[in-house]
Amino acid sequence: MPAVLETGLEFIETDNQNDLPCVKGFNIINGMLTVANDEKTFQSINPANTDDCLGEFPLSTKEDINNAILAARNAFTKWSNTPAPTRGQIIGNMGRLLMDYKDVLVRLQAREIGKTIKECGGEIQEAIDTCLFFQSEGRRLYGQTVNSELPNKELFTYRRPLGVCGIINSCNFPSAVPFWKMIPAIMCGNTCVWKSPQDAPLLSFALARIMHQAGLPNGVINLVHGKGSGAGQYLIDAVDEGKINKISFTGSTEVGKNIGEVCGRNLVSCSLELGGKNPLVVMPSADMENAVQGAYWAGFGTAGQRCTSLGNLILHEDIYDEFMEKFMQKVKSTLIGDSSKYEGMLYGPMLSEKYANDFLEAIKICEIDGAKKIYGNGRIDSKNKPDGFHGDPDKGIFMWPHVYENVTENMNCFHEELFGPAVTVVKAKDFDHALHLANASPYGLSSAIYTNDRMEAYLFKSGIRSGMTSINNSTSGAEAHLPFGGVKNSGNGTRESGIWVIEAYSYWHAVNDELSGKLQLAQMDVDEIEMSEMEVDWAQLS
Ligand code: UN1
Repeated sequence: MPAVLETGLEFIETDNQNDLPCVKGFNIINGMLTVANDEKTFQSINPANTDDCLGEFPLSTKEDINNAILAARNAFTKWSNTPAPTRGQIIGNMGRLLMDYKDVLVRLQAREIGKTIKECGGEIQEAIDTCLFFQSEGRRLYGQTVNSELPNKELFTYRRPLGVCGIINSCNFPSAVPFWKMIPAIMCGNTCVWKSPQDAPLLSFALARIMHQAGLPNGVINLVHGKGSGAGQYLIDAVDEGKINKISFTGSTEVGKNIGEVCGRNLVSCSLELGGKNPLVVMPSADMENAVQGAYWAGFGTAGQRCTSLGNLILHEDIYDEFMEKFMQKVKSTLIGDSSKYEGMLYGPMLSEKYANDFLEAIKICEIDGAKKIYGNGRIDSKNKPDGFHGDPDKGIFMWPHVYENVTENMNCFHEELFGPAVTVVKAKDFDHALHLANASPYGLSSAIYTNDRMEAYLFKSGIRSGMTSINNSTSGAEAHLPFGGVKNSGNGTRESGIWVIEAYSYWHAVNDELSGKLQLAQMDVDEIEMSEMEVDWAQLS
């Protein structure tokens, strides 16, 4: 059956030079397509071709956000009383629809944020995997029966939903990450207000429509568009106003700390998945080709715009020169361009102009610190482009790959997340020094070691402070059923994915059912056990 996406969108006239449509986009509140109440809009632009406008979307006002929260609140009772297996069935339908529409969604995501077609395929698959995993979790969502210390009394635990969840995700993983959040949220019986990333509103709209097409009742997920400082902030303000029961946020550490403060003072649960300065250690016993491949992908795949991207490349001094020669060969031959036009591109444009500007500011830190730039030249344009660049650089927002050497622990660039195609290289004297360096940044999201020494691998995984560790693999590439998240400045200890995420979207409800017909007091009315008076002469045995 061919996949036909019923969008409900209207097309608008633009100067788009290509044949791609520009749409009038909507919020989805209580299942209804709505515009901002003051009718203001913002545009979504293709970062590989900034002449290509994907659409205009509501710049949601505080009133719009409040309407969305009210819709979620009103839908909560019915949804939370819907049997969990039924909720799971709807989630399963979502997964199957995502499979039907995968090609369309992959192209749409590539056009909206510039990630390569291959990576977009991987990401939509991660959203599908999440649906398939939680479809059957709807048939578990287990509680426990617990034995009472008193007779004729039963104890139980139940998982209960939290209420209305505010969902805020970033645009670098605009399909997998909101699914990581909302699928377990709704599986547990919560309802959501989803603030789409400013740079991926059309993809978010398509995903929310698919969720409704899958049988999701109106009001269970309400989509609002806008800026972080606008719609996102209004959603956080609603925590102070007592209207929200949970915030789940993926984004910068700075914003995450603010959200944590607001949630903390209101005793509202929050899941925070924040930045990383992920270390990758290479030891002399490693398979060099494999290590070069892993470090190169971790550093420059997705143009370095993953929270799990490689930050500090920590090389043992004995293999430093050999590794760097091989690594730089690859870096210098990097294929960069619009992957919907050219085959085999490693990475495409930056996610948007804002990400490009932030990245250019961030790499200034390396220069100020006196790190040695051995490759890279800022933004790519027609007069300044690497050999591997394909296409017209002036049309999009493309960056050179950057490599900085002689980075040391006392430099700011060792500690700061650069969020773009830049790797900082650090030399280690021995294993202990490498482990020390791997632990020395303020972040603790992902980490990796390449070694063929089992003891080193063991000592690394037990000595590193990070939420995720790869042994002989890159820092990125988490699977949909393992816990994802970090320690230190990378998050507040909550996890996404797998069964562990259920803790983040439900609370434990303990129930005791007294069948004795009388008031039995725990601890006080418990029968005392008398020990036998009989004495054993253990001395006989020796
Ligand atoms: C993110 O960068 O926000 O492990 C998420 C990975 C992906 C998810 C990254 N599966 O790199």
